[in-house]
Amino acid sequence: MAGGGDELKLLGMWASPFVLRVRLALSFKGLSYKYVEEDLRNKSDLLLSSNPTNKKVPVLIHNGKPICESQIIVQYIDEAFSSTSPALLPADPYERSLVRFWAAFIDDKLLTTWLETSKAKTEEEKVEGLKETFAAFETLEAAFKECSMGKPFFGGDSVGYLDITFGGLLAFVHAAEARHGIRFVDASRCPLLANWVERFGELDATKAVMPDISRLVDYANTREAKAAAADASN
Ligand SMILES: N[C@@H](CCC(=O)N[C@@H](CS)C(=O)NCC(=O)O)C(=O)O
Repeated sequence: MAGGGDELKLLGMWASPFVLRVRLALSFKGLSYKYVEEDLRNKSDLLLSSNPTNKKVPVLIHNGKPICESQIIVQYIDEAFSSTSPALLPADPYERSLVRFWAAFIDDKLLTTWLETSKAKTEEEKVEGLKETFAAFETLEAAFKECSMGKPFFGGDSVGYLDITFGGLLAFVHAAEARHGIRFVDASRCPLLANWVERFGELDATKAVMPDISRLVDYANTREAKAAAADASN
């Protein structure tokens, strides 16, 4: 499917930011693949046998071999299809290490803080969580400055690994902003990131895989209502 006898299959779920990450990487590389939507309440045998450790999506299956974990999958795509541009990771080992450091920051700090905040039970926890979330976005703003060096993308002149890593969260950012009326990537606090959000969202390869934001808003509202009902009944 990807060309040259390669067969790529992606096990995903439409609302997952981690799956979007992989779809973005495949889209920017122009690789064709079969997309299989998983029902996460009733996981397929293929998902369970392909990712027996975590049982999560995304899983990319390349010529029958499964690759798990979104960041590892994106790196794999870049390495396995190294002759297909754009190259996502920088060639220089030190620059690669920086990019990997910031990608870990996006998942381990920014996303974790944000998700914890969304589960805050008291007003005090929410205010503190939001403060930390905004601070994490401001740190990423500084990372953008360091990595892009005045160019339009984290990857410089073209989209790179961090554009894809953060880009996976973009639908999530838009949906959260619509649901809560809060600007997480605000031009006054994060002007470079705010510009990047516009620029990245306008690219054809991004548009081709972005989920519908109003569908995502409905999905998140329904999940939150179900979680609240479950809490209330405990
Ligand atoms: N660290 C993983 C996270 C993947 C993940 O959390 N996937 C969720 C969907 S957003 C999932 O499959 N959840 C199913 C479950 O937890 O049972 C990655 O980067 O791929």
